[in-house]
Amino acid sequence: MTKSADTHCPYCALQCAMTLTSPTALAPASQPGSVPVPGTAAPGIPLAAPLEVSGRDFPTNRGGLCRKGWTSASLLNHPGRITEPLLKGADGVHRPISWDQALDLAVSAVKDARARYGADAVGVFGGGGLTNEKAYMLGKFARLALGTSRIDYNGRFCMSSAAAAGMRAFGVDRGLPFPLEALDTASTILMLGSNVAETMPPFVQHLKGTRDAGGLIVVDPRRSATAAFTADGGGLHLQPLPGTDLTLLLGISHVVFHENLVDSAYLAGRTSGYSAVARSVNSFWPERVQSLTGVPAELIRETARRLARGARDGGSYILTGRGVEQHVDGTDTATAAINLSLLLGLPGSARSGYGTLTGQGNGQGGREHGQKADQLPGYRKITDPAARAHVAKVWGVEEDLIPGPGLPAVQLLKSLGKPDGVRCLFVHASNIAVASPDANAVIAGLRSLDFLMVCDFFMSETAAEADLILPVLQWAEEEGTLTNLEGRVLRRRRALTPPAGARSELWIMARLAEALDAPSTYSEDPETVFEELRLASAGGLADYSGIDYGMLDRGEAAYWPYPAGSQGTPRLFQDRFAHPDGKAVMTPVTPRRRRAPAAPPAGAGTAATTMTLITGRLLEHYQSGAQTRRVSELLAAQPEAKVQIHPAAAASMGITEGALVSVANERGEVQCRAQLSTAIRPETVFLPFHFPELESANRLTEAATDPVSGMPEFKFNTVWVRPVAAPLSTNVLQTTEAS
Ligand SMILES: Nc1nc2c(c(=O)[nH]1)N[C@H]1C(S)=C(S)[C@@H](COP(=O)(O)OP(=O)(O)OC[C@H]3O[C@@H](n4cnc5c(=O)[nH]c(N)nc54)[C@H](O)[C@@H]3O)O[C@H]1N2
Ligand SMILES: Nc1nc2c(c(=O)[nH]1)N[C@H]1C(S)=C(S)[C@@H](COP(=O)(O)OP(=O)(O)OC[C@H]3O[C@@H](n4cnc5c(=O)[nH]c(N)nc54)[C@H](O)[C@@H]3O)O[C@H]1N2
Ligand SMILES: [Mo]
Repeated sequence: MTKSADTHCPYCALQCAMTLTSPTALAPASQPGSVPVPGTAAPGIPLAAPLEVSGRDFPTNRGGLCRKGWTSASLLNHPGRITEPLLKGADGVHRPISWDQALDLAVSAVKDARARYGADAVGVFGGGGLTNEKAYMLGKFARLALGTSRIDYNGRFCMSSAAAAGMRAFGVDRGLPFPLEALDTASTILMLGSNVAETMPPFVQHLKGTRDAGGLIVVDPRRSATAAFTADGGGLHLQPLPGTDLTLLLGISHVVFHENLVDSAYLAGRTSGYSAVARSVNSFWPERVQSLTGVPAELIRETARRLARGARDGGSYILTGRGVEQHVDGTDTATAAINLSLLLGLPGSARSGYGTLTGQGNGQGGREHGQKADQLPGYRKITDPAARAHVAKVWGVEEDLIPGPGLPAVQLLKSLGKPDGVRCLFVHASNIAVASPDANAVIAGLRSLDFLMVCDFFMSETAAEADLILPVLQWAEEEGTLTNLEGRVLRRRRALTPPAGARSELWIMARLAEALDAPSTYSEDPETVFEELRLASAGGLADYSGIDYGMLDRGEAAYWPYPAGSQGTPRLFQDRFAHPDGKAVMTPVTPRRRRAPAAPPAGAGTAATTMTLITGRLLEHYQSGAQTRRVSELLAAQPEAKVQIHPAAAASMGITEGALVSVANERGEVQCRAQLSTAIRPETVFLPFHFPELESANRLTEAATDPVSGMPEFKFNTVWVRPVAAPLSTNVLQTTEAS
């Protein structure tokens, strides 16, 4: 009998709606409200055939899926799936052990680290792919059951700069403060550092109308697929030097002032701090900005004019992505984009707006409910006495049992194995060995730990370093909720029974908390946890108290804030911003001087050329690639990292198409093949970060951070590029494990 479950894609924050159909293996309990307890793992029903995936009509994806979504189900019965707890022996080989043994080991490791070094020697690293229920529980588990302040997550590498800028300006951080469909009718859309044509392909439907009318403007040092998409309609592609977006935005703002395009009534009524911002852009006239960014002055003027014109007719939107945010000045750059949008009166207006495009599946919800170092559920600050009192009451504990703020991700990773640092680490839903800046140093840190436990369903490069690996559930095997890039809460539904040896992370946390005699309660049932999350978030910025599984199962749209008794909030800021006076705060920002590029070390052999490295994504792979490198179709399409390099630059170095190239700096070296392309600026090279080992871009990135957000510098690093004679190694995973 064929049965089906309506759910959403496992990957990015667009959370495309999909239906999973299985002839044989559907769990009986995907009816609304009834949630089986995966922790008790009934004998697994083997999948006779992979689940079938079909796109489902939904306002964001309108039935569309990308190649990753279409092939996602092939991972459910992948032969490389981990289905038993694995312990690493003295010989470095992982061998199966029982769940009782595994949990005992984890508990002793925690107790040992605590006894020897104190509670903060235990650390937790979470992920923006976790459901709201798991992210919430992870924050509670870390603080109450482990008693540690040391919890942070991979969203620090993703949304932290945009979040900090949004908080500062608007008093709240919801990536898109409007439904995605609002973009459909816009006259002008300015997209800075976002390549949605590859990172959220079904999103492009919402840009098409604006593109066709010539209103799409993309800012990217590469002619990305999204930048190329502007061309047909007469849109603009601005191609700045990497890392100069802040200057560029000040230049556009300068034109807005100079040509009297500001919305004065809006500024007077809805913002504060305007005059300081006006002064701060004074010296950024277009010709000067051209010389600093490489963007022609005329394009700077034209961008300002189109935005202002759009604001008067169909609507103008400014959107930012990781390209402008993943920098040591990412918060200030996002702030400059927000300031520009405020000058034009966009945020909160009926047809215009500002937004940032959240990345991970639950990148929005995952940054609201307490897995951030300084945060309590409901987007509350852990340092706020009222927030602590509220959450302590929901948890039924004394306030002083809740530790203070911990360390942001990069600092947490730098502390691994250090005498006063984290000695015992739990990783949930991140492949830090590949995805973190200065990855060589992170791997060394992982190896210096007393104990590393990783929850995953695949042998990721991080799991491979672990003493203990706990096998967990994949998306189609679990119930829960995620919050998409619009701030809309969605239901993830179970479509099949998990393998017998896998357990839910809620079950794992509940068992560990019990063994650690933790205060409060730790349910393994997602709906029960969501009910608790509702209470914990009530009254906070991200208030979910009016949302329940029943309404989500009926398909009702639930945009937070959704206080009990309200109707939710599809569009924020219509009447007021979230600061006490209701106004948006404009903060002047100016570029800081960047470090001069280091020259290649003397004696580096064949002359290497100093270039700027930017990193990012390919359509076929997701993040560290732990999942998509195991999908044969995706791996066949993109089997290895290639360094994108301009033909002129390549010619001057004697590099030809497909030639082996070394990209190195003081932190490490990547060796991979060259892909010659005029889409990239001649002084710049591009590497995707989806590949491990010798192809791992993060061997080169610097763990310097933004002073406000803690975001590392992923998209502006100095490298030395040269051709190499012979390859060093092959990627073991790619040759052995693809399904
Ligand atoms: N296929 C795929 N899709 C994904 C993901 C994935 O891994 N693979 N990950 C998801 C996640 S978590 C995220 S965060 C999003 C990210 O989505 P995007 O932000 O679209 O992704 P990136 O490729 O990291 O960066 C976007 C663009 O920034 C440009 N860029 C680099 N440096 C600069 C700069 O200094 N200035 C400007 N203006 N642009 C610059 C790059 O050339 C790139 O084209 O994608 C989500 N969707
Ligand atoms: N150079 C460079 N580096 C970057 C970026 C960049 O643009 N350039 N982008 C950064 C960004 S935006 C992000 S978001 C990060 C992401 O990078 P990572 O944090 O590494 O993200 P993933 O590769 O999605 O890793 C998720 C891991 O958890 C597993 N997993 C998936 N779902 C679950 C679950 O529910 N529970 C558990 N326990 N495990 C699960 C997967 O199998 C995988 O091994 O990378 C960052 N690193
Ligand atoms: Mo991300």
